[in-house]
Amino acid sequence: MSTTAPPPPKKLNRIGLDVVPYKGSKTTLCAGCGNNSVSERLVEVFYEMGVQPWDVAKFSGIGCSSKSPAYFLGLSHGFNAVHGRAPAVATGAMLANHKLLGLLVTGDGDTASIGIGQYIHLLRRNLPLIYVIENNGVYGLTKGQFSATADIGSKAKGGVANENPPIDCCLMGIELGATLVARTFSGDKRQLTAILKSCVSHKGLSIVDVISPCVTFNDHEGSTKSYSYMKEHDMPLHALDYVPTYEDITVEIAEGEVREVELHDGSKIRIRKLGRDYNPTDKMAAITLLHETEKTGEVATGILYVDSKRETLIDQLGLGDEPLGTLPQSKVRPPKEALDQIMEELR
Ligand SMILES: Cc1ncc(C[n+]2csc(CCOP(=O)(O)OP(=O)(O)O)c2C)c(N)n1
Ligand code: SF4
Ligand SMILES: [Mg+2]
Repeated sequence: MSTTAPPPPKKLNRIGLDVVPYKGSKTTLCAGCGNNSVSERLVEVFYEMGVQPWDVAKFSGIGCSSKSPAYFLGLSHGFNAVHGRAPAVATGAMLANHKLLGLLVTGDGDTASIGIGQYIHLLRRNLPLIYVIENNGVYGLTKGQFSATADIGSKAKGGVANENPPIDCCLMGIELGATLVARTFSGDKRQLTAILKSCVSHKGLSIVDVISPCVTFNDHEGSTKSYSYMKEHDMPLHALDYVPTYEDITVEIAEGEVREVELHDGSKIRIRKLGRDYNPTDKMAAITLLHETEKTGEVATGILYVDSKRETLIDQLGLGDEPLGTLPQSKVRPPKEALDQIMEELR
């Protein structure tokens, strides 16, 4: 008679799924790569929030970071675009079906170097999309050249220092129209999770710049995107708690200690003050902070900016409830008479 205990029952989320459908294939990235931690958080966040995996559309470009969508949400839709061109593909897909939850995961090179033109125009449009930048300051896939987010003075593995000023994707995001902008560190599990959950509830463009060290090409002394640099210079602006609408817990909190921001689905971000009293709805304060910390070398992390009022591209275009991609030909194609009339007017 066997004495083996039966396996423990699988823990199901609120839509009755266990974690398996939220996973992807086994990672082929280097052991210790920050991107692997981001993939793990994405699996947890979508599972814990009970998002249907097949309601998600994943987009990426080219790079180690852009390979990551293979390692989470294996049952979701996915498109691996040309280097730097994922924003255009995501825009088209989301306009065709705005019922999908768009998730773009890519790199700092993909975003701030070859894809900068696409990134800028995406920011202006406030497309409902979660845009995660796995920022390691280098082109990991092509063996560690500096990317446009590398800090001045940051040293490459061979000792050469970067001399060009960095592009700050968050600063650009706040300035040009993204409506949730956050910076975090792949090693800060709690903060990254709270930020990603807030993005799922946000209706608009979320930019999440995750400092995600490349252990193979940019984790040495002198690098400003290494694990040790982040451990010494991470300056969390606040402690974040994401409270989903279906789990609203009333807790007694001393006045002045906590700021609450309500998201579109009624969920809340509870922002507990740490060192400074930081208000992420104040755009100018966010811009000033990023300029200040660029000088001091600190990395301010947390939700830098949030605007829950601005309308999205979908609202602006009046796309209605039913996705364009599912409308019948009779609704999207003008009848012959309409075309004849246009031709008549052009005579
Ligand atoms: C059009 C084009 N130009 C250049 C390349 C070469 N290339 C591949 S990945 C990459 C940079 C990737 O850097 P990043 O986006 O930061 O991703 P990481 O590998 O660091 O995650 C480059 C330049 C390419 N694949 N396609
Ligand atoms: S080369 Fe760097 S970015 Fe690429 S998988 Fe390895 S550690 Fe990650
Ligand atoms: Mg990179």
